[in-house]
Amino acid sequence: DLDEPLQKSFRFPPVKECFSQDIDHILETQSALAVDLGGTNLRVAIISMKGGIVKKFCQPNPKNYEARMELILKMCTDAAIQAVDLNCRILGVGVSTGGRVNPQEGVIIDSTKLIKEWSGIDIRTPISDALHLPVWVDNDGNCAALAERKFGHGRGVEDFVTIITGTGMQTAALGPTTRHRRGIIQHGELIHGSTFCAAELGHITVSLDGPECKCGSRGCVEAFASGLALQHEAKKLHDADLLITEEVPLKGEETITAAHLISAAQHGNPKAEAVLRTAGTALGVAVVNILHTVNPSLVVLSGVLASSYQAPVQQVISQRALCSVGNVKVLTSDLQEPALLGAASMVLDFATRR
Ligand code: ADP
Ligand code: BMX
Ligand code: MG
Ligand code: CA
Ligand code: ZN
Repeated sequence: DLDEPLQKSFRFPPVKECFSQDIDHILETQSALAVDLGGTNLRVAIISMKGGIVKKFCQPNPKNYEARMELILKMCTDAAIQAVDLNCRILGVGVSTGGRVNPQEGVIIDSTKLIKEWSGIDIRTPISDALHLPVWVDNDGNCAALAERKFGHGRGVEDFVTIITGTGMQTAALGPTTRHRRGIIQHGELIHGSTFCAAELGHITVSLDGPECKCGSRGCVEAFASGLALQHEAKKLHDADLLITEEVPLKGEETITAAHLISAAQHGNPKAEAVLRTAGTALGVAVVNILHTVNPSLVVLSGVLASSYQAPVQQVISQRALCSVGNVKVLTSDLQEPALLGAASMVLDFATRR
């Protein structure tokens, strides 16, 4: 990362010289710890004021509450120690997590089966007790939207929707202060909803009898187009001996993932192509539903599958959306880790508020 040499070489100048021209350097050392808990991974990073990822750690997200909490605290403590060596002053901890989150309380209210034993969890208190730092918490999709607003395509855009594809689908919407929209979207800020369940767009139903979803329903867009859904389809093709070829090899004990499916489709495997086409169409239909509900000016796709989905989403919009929303911009995010960056932004924005 560009920030790293700067962090290492920086030393505070004598006090009398420490004014305007150095203020940028001083701000550079101010950083946040960011935590991102997803259906597969647990990431912790040190993130600088300008959105540089100074250092990142990644572990599989443990399957039960005790092991998960223990690992979060250990990774945060280790990262805080490393931050001292890297000359980063940690201002607080931002936590991005799957599930319905009450940000005022720092509590995960409920979770789908994607993250087990993760309902009714106060995550703020243990982290803040262990690190003696203030802690902010929000849903991972909401964090990603905050990152787009601060560092990505959402800069200066009043109302937009983000959709990240990881194991599940993380989504959020931001919007302007438009009076006639009050109650849906307010103040260019995240919509949290009356019970913190707004913008769970992964659970928009796109088929009355589609595949089962981790939330307990069926036919949700997440059940068609998420990393886990594609992995499931990839495994089915593999079991029928229809996935692995010379062009799409399986190395040793490697598990089958969405990546094999994408690679097979790229090499002209018609079954894999069909799965991806259905997934892209499902996502497109969900996006059209969102356009007809909140009418954003921009949709940002991100995550490992974003580039595969951009074209099918555009196509479904052109086929199915009402004229007035047909020209919406659909972009692929250029941020590396939107959820982590957004988690950090909750800390950095608060610390530098005026
Ligand atoms: P989470 O936040 O849900 O833990 P990540 O954003 O770390 O997830 O992404 C992990 C998911 O993405 C897994 O479902 C994995 O199978 C899938 N995945 C990882 N690498 C790739 C890839 N190169 N192409 C497609 N899918 C991938
Ligand atoms: C699920 C749901 C969302 C989350 C999304 C993305 C839980 C635990 N998760 O739809 O709140 O935003 O997964 O999660 O209820 P990821 O694993 O793809 O990061
Ligand atoms: Mg994630
Ligand atoms: Ca969300
Ligand atoms: Zn669902």
